[in-house]
Amino acid sequence: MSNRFYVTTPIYYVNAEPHLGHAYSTVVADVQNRFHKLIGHETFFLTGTDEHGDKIVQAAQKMGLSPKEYTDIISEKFAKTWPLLNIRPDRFIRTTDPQHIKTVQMVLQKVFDQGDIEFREYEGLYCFGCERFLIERELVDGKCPDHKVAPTRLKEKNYFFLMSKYQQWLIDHIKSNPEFITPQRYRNEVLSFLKEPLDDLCISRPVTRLTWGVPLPFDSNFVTYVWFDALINYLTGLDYPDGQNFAKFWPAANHVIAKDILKPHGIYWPIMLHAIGIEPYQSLHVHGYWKIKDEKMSKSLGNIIRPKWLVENFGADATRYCLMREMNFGLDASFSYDAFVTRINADLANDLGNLLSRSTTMLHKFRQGLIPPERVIEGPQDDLRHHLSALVPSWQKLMSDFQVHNALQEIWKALNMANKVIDTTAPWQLAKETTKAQLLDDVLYCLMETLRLSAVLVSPVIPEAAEKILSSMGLDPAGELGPSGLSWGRLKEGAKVAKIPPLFPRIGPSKKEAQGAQIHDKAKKQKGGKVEEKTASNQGLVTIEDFQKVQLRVAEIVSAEKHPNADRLLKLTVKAPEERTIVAGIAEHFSPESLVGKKVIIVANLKPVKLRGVTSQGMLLVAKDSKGLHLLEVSPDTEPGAKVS
Ligand code: ME8
Repeated sequence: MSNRFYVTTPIYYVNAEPHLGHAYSTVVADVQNRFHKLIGHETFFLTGTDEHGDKIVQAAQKMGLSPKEYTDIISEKFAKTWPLLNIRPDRFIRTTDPQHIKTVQMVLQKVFDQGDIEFREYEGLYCFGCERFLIERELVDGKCPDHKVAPTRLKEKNYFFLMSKYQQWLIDHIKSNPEFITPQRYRNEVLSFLKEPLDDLCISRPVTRLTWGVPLPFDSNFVTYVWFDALINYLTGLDYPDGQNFAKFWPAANHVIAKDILKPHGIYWPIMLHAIGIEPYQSLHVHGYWKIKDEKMSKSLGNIIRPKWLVENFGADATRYCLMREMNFGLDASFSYDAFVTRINADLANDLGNLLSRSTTMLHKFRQGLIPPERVIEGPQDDLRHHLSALVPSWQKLMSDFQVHNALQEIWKALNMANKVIDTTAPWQLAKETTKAQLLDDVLYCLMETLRLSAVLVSPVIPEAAEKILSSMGLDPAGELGPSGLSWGRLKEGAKVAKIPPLFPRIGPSKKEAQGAQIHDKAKKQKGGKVEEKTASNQGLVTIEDFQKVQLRVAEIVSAEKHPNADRLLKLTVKAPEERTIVAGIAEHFSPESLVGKKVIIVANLKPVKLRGVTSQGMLLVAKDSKGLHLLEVSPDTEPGAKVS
């Protein structure tokens, strides 16, 4: 990897205000930006707003404003939201910026001059939500799967970008660059799309129908907008073609998007770049959807959580932490207020917060708040020391691979190990025996150094808390948050450590109402969080009608992990065929790894239920005998989602 890193988010449409989905992509980019700075890379982080097109004109009309007045207002809302979450882009771009319009026109002229654009009549199915023509096989029940509206049949003369001639080049490029589109499942999706001949891309609208776009430099009767306009922001952001930033940061470009805009980014964009003679971007990182009750959170469905509301309820760091920890990058996740509260209390208030307060309290009690010398004596604290040193390279690999949720899990294993070191070495006992003074020194040193190093590792995700921890140890965060801060043993003997107020106060048991946000998470709380792995009624006979109420389906287990708050539970992500989470009480019988890839049978229409803070959307069927539990597996070629009858 080069030592330069350029990260972008999608530029968001200004037809609505920012929500949790936008916040997620932007936090992911900010975390990556901070991580790359931390490991010594030179970075550039771009976000912004997409301001042309029908949708924007319609939204402006609704508010009685001109498109320009309207875009100024909403764009500013996006720009002002990101600092609330401690997101620090280097540049906020707007597609209405004159510089951007000039760049788009320059690129258009170039591809037009070289014969990659053609004028012709086209009839097709147009989705106003996606702002592109869809093809039949993309429709579900005759409707756009994202906007749930039937597309409109349109026939008009337009300019087309001739993509098909670059199709083979793109296939070869994707095949020879495994990291070009990640995670793998999205790379496979693009490759499978490319098995069919590509349609050419309609890039214009007649000004008779739309004026709110970029005028085509070679025909003033037309404007371009949407993809040809929007994607080029990634170049304008670096002052393409002559800017220093372009020379410096291209092609180290890493685009973060959700799967809704995979096709434009995985297909149109590399082909556009290739056509204008620019090297393709380095990597496209594609994440899943935040959902509420099985529906994608989106402005068109109205089931929205606002970033401002999250920050008001949880604070910036805790919100960032939950966003990163609760979603496996690439898969869908469900938002629930309770799951965030459970996560904050368990990980931040308990594991991290308690470790810090217990360790500093003991340091003050037994060593006047001064860092003792590191003695390097055998014992649980020595295992901790080795564990932390080994953690750094694996953390770096996971973070580079956008596996932030796994990197956090690894850091938390270390914090829990440190909490156990306190329990097993019992420093308050060691303090009573003069012969144990050196061991006590070493235990206290290792605890404080674990906290220091963990603060550095976790700083891309919770920067405020990390800085507070480092400052409390008398360190300058600016100096520590760099490559040199990543090695064990930086705390010096005699350094004074200050006691600080709790970083993450516990959020009380009374469930706060989700005011200001429309949360449709009606899953009932189950007292005691017990898992029932058997059908509700096993007494007496059932009728066919009773049985038919239960929908059984084949599900493929795509990932499995231990439940964060319960030893007996596993949290499974299954495809059936849509993605959902199932919590199953089988941790004592199966390891998470052994389940991945298995095709099993689930009850698909069980009312969602929250089990120790995680919402389970279904039930896994198992057989039980004297030997234990057995999965009910089906033949591997059965399609996920197949009905079982
Ligand atoms: O598509 N879960 O803008 P957009 C996760 N202007 N992420 C979500 C999400 C959800 N429920 N909802 C939205 C556009 N997002 C174009 C992009 S880029 C050259 C042009 C995030 O406002 C996610 O990043 O519809 C998704 O890709 C993006 O918002 C779509 O934003």
